[in-house]
Amino acid sequence: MSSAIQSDLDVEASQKTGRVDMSDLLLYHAVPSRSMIVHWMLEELGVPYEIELLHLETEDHKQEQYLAVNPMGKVPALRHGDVVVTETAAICAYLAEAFPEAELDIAPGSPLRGEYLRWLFFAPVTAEPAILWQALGNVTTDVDYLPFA
Ligand SMILES: N[C@@H](CCC(=O)N[C@@H](CS)C(=O)NCC(=O)O)C(=O)O
Repeated sequence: MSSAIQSDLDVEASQKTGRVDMSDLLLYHAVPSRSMIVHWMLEELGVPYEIELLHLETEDHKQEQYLAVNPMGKVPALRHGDVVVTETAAICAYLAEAFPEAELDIAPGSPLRGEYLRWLFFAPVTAEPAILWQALGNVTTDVDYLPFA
């Protein structure tokens, strides 16, 4: 594994929020991969974070050190203090809730909560399987056949 890369935003963001230690958030990242979504989310939050860059081509994510973080051997994973969260959508929801100052969370009780959850789950549960299914060569001309919808 390569060493962590310090975010350029550390100083500015810690002045803004004043609550997160520089080493408090660590994203286990690979490019290109779904961890880019979490990287984007962290930038939107404007909080300081560090990145542990994994190289999928050399199977960093299958090494014992990373399997101790995510036994599924997949990226992304996020460490926040003592908490480890995996699954891209779960990480984004977790971060939105953990940093309410960024106003990216739609809390329980809001009339927008249902729509928020719908789109949060739509990507991993409906869109991604369909895209992967097609990318793996499964093609159908039946427009009414929507196995993941
Ligand atoms: N359901 C997981 C999927 C994670 C996933 O499949 N990540 C890919 C990169 S986008 C990965 O780690 N691939 C490496 C491998 O499977 O060996 C999520 O949404 O985070």
